[in-house]
Amino acid sequence: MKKTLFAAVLALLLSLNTFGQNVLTQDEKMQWWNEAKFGLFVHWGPYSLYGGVYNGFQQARGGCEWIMNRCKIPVSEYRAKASTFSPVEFDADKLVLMAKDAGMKYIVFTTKHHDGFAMFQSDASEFNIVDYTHFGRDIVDELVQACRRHGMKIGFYYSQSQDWCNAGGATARKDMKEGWPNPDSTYINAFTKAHRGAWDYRQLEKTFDAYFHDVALPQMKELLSRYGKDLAVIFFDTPMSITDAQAQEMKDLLKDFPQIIVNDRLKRPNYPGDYKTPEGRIPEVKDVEGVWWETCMNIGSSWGYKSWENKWKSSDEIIRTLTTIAARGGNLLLNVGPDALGNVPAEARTCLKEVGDWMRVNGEAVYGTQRSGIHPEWGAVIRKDGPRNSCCYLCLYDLPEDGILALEGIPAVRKATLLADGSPVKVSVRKGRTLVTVPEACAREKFPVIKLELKRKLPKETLLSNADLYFKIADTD
Ligand code: FHN
Repeated sequence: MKKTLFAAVLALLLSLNTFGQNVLTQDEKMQWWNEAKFGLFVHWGPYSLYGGVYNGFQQARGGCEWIMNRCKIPVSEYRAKASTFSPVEFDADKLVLMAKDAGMKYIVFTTKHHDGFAMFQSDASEFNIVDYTHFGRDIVDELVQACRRHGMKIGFYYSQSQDWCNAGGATARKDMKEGWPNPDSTYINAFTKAHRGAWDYRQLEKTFDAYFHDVALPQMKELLSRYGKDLAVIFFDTPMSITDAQAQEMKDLLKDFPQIIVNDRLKRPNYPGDYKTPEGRIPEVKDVEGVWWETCMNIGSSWGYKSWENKWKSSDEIIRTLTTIAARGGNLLLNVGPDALGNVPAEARTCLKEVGDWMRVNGEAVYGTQRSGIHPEWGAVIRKDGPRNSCCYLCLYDLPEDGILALEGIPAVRKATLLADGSPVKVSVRKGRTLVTVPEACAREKFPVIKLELKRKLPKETLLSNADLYFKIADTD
């Protein structure tokens, strides 16, 4: 008894550093995230008022959250429009429950995107949803409270460098032709060229360093002082002008919150963060060995609300993407852009509902899994390790014509079942190959999953480390 108590006290002491704080190993820190696998990204701000249309023209290129930059909307005009932002139909519980029903385990929300509008009350800039609109509700706070109510992890996206409405913020240079056919295009292009992307004198009233110390750092302090203890993720974006010294100041703010998982976009290459961020695509297997990673992807073709969206992804596409990503060891952060009233477009909701229906039956094949190193043509093979053995989840995209799935070099199968109903699946071994007979019931299932419980563990893989490899961040130049 005494020995047990001693061991417990020793374990506790070992888990505390000299300042009495909990020290998490990297694996411990990433554990919930790896379990989670699937999250909701939300891009939302006053840009949803435009929905990708300016002066009657559809924005020519890029996500609609970029409308201010691509259409070169003057700061005073954008600010005036933002002051009318009144998303009276926003319901944080509804948003969180939509994510939960889709099988998502965390939400990453744009607390401030590049337009500089804070979706939370801020003393560092009046350009925020509480102080700058009659609407006056603190959306970030409402969302955090709803996440707490529904057991959903919450993460914050924060644009630490680009800021187009707070003076001194970075402004990526985009050609006027990516916006609308402005008669002053030649003049504007010359101006942006001469002023590091800025298109309005108000953006030049301060240095970047002043912006960083007056707005970005204090706002991050505000967010951390309010929510740091239960914040799960910080998603920085488009590092641009930030220096290593400034990035270090930002990083120092996070010291008291060791549980926060940070992406790789604070400042490259010296601030690699905890995970890599391929964008809009499934990375090659070889590029994501030995690192934590998450693909962020749109459910349509724009991060921010696009009133004329016509490229919605189907639930089939999302399920294939999610399971392929899981088979390669990553997470999927799937984005929606609510409209100006606060509603997620119906097409996105329908898609997420269908994904949720599939996840309720087959989620076991996704949560808490790891890369399998097996990549057949007919679908995804996802691995999950128990204390003594591994399971392989065979997620079928196409049913093989001969009705047989062949796997090379896996340990003997103890039990094989169709995940949807637990019915047995026939398995045989011939010349070292495991042959799985696809049951007829698979023809009735959308992406059926066959679960193979193995007698032993799959061998431990020797992985390359891609720690030095970075995925391109779109839109920065
Ligand atoms: O410019 C942004 C874009 O608007 C969006 O926020 C994405 C999400 O990853 N990040 C940047 C482009 O990489």
